[in-house]
Amino acid sequence: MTTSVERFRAPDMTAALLRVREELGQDAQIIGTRTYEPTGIRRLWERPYVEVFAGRGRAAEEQAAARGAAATAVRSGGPPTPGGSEFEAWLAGRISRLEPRSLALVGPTGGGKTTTIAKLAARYALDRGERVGLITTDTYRIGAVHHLQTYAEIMGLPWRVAQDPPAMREAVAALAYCDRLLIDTSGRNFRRDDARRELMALLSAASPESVEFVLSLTTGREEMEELWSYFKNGPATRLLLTKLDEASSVQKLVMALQHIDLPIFAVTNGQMVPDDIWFPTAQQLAQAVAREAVSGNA
Ligand SMILES: Nc1nc2c(ncn2[C@@H]2O[C@H](COP(=O)(O)OP(=O)(O)OP(=O)(O)O)[C@@H](O)[C@H]2O)c(=O)[nH]1
Ligand SMILES: [Mg+2]
Repeated sequence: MTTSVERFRAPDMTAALLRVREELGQDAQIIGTRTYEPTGIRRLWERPYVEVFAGRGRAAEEQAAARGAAATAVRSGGPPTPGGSEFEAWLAGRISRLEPRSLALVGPTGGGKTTTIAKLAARYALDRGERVGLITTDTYRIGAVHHLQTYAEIMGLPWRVAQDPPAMREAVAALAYCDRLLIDTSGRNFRRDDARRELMALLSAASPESVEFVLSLTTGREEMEELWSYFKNGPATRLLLTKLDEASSVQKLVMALQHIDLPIFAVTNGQMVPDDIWFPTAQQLAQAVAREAVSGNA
């Protein structure tokens, strides 16, 4: 068999599919996708990317059959129409399943960062028996430290407050023995430069392996784009979408993925700790969108 399958690398699935279509035309057949995310210090010089393996027409189909994968036709370069297997392939390229040792949650006020930290802590500590340490930077509001502290004490987890970079370095060192480190940050008005600078300084002191951009699905499209504009040149590596239960439609989630160029890590769907968190697969997301379309809820 001729090697007819080519590799297309791009920052996201939409761009990769566009290139596939430009170069291979209407006959393009996708046989697989892969997502790469740099971890640790590599994030300083490497960007995440997706790879799409695709070929033209029958040759690609044969190669796909040899690999046991079903070839998927690419009909459009942008996010494919919800419902088909192309849509699922697109979603697959936008999901990150990595579970790094240290995670920081950042994002606008009230998005659900602290609640989500508690859900993640329960998942790692209670479900898996890991040693989980918590750090909060949130010293701006009365009660904010208490918020995280309450969860930490209920679960019996070590926790620290870090209001500046030296305190952050100290906290990270003190919790170095933990299997998992979860860092909560203050929701601020990130339209302000000083708020962004302070967050950056705290994050570089903490040097977490992943930085989750926490965004509520009750946010309107324009506001979502605006908020993202403050973070897109920053350290965020993944997207954590909250309040799916309050969103008008699952389409809000698809919209967020179209506008924010980060892979999704988790979705939260309620206020209950620890249950209301979801780590969806592409198939589950595609099914949720399809179900909603069928029930006329879209
Ligand atoms: N409906 C719904 N509410 C949620 C969800 N996650 C969090 N909340 C609620 O959203 C509100 C704000 O949550 P927090 O966890 O305090 O948000 P935060 O991002 O830490 O807020 P700041 O620290 O002020 O930036 C609380 O009332 C939570 O119960 C969710 O998935 N669904
Ligand atoms: Mg908070």
